Amino acid sequence: MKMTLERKAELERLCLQFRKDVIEVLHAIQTGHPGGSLSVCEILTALYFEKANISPENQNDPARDKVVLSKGHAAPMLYRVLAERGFFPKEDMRTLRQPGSYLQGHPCSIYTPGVEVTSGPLGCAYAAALGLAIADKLDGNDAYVYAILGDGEINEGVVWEVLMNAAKQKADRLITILDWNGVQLDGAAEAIMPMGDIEAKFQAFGCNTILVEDGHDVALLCEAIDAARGCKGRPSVILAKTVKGKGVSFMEGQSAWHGHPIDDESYAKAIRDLEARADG
Ligand SMILES: Cc1ncc(C[n+]2csc(CCOP(=O)(O)OP(=O)(O)O)c2C)c(N)n1
Ligand SMILES: [Mg+2]
Repeated sequence: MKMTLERKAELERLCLQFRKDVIEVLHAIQTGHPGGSLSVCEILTALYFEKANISPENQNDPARDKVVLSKGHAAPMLYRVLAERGFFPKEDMRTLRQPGSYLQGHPCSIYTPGVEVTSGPLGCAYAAALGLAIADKLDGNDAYVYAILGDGEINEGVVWEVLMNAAKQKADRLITILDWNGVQLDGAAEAIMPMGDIEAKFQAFGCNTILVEDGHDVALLCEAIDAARGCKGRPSVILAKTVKGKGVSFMEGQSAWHGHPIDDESYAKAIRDLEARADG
């Protein structure tokens, strides 16, 4: 079903708030990853507020859907979305990356409510996501596993090992979403490791691919997820074209903001920027 314009506007307002709150906390703690967090905002929002059957109420139900943020450095946005969804109090975002906090720099499934798989070392959580999908199938769970990867992350060999096995297992309930922002830690993804035709590569590994030209459009993301669910017999990969640092002009497309502390001046400018976009 197509998303109504009202619902889309509501989710966009939520995304704006998420971006402001993430920038605010990263400024306050002077550490963390702004670029990849801003990039994945709509992907997480589409999953947690529209498509994934997961909530604090069913988090212990084995048949729940599972969302795996394999690009774990975007934890600040994951936490902000989980907090909004009611997994823990929003105020606890202030403890991000502090000693003793359950909100560490990368997601930890043991300590953080709502985190399905611990992630951080790129590629590793993706293997666990396939494991969850296979386990769900064996257990007869009517569930989907959504794995979110970065485009630098797909340099990892394990990603392609996972896909070989996913195709072999006909893991059609493993839905991968690539946060395809073209940038990784310290430069353009393609310059650091040329991947050639990424869509063709996924297809060559037996995947159904779905291209989303604007990965910041929640309605388009939801339609792509519906299409992925409709594909039987092979894993689907949604290639969502995004912008690293999306929403803050001077961070957009800049690897310098992958994990750079936000100084006072940049903080004020970032908030002004986000607010201006909301008005425009
Ligand atoms: C195995 C491994 N190698 C290196 C790193 C360091 N690292 C953290 S994030 C990152 C870049 C990731 O880029 P991308 O996947 O494109 O993420 P995004 O652009 O969405 O932030 C790297 C190299 C890591 N976390 N794990
Ligand atoms: Mg990237």
